[in-house]
Amino acid sequence: MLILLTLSLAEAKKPKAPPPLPVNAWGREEGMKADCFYPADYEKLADGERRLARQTAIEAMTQQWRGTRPDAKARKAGGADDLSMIDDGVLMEESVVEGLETTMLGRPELIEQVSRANLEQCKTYMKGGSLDAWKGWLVPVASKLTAGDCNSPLIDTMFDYLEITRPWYRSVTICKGDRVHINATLKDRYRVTDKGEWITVEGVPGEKAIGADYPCNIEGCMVGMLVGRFTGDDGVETTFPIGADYTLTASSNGKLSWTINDTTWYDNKYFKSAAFEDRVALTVEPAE
Ligand SMILES: [Ca+2]
Repeated sequence: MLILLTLSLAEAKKPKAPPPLPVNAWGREEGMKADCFYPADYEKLADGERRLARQTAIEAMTQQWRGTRPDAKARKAGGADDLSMIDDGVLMEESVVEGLETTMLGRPELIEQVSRANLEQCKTYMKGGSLDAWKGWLVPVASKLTAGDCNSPLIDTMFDYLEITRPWYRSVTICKGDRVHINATLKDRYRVTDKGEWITVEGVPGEKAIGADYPCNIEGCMVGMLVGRFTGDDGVETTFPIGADYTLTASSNGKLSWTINDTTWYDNKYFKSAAFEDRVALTVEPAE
């Protein structure tokens, strides 16, 4: 009883306001010659509703861009079978519409920003702006949305035998934020000088790599050790010690390479017994 009373009081005090803007629906404001699609307030929706709202938005936008928007009023008047088209004068290039539609279907979260920006374009046009301006906005949208995308995150586990006779090699593409776990066998031995001691991927014990000739000379990088390099798409290179176990978090999209921390690769040899030759096995996998 108390709640009802409070509500009706609030109702009575409300000043006369313009009608609220449409939400997740077609509508128009004063001065617009035809309707635009007003997207939902996506952030306020639960997951399922949000997906549905995106679906509604992409359908509405693509129909309007293609010039095939059924006239809601005409449908109401003539029944559900009346699919007469509304002529709001909008018609975009089909290849542009299709390209953008495909991009948004692949990444539905993009529908949100496109539908908001598209509303602004639509309103400007409906208030007397030129269709060319709207077209000019639409053309580069798909490529702008996908610029900087990384299409090859590390998803699968990769196995590789470590080559010890060449500098930086391999180029594993990883995406910003990927966590990559690199693991190498410790039982397999090799040496990095002609008569040197047999070592593992942890390098020569106690022998720090000092000097610019070494691929990795930062703290923790030993001579003969397995070391890594991450080259970001921004061109920034980072080297780091791997040894038997390392987890890298990619600070940008880029490529991962590795090598033995050495200055001369021709004299490196794997340990060989009568029957077997050692070979370090590498595993590169997405980290948990
Ligand atoms: Ca060497």
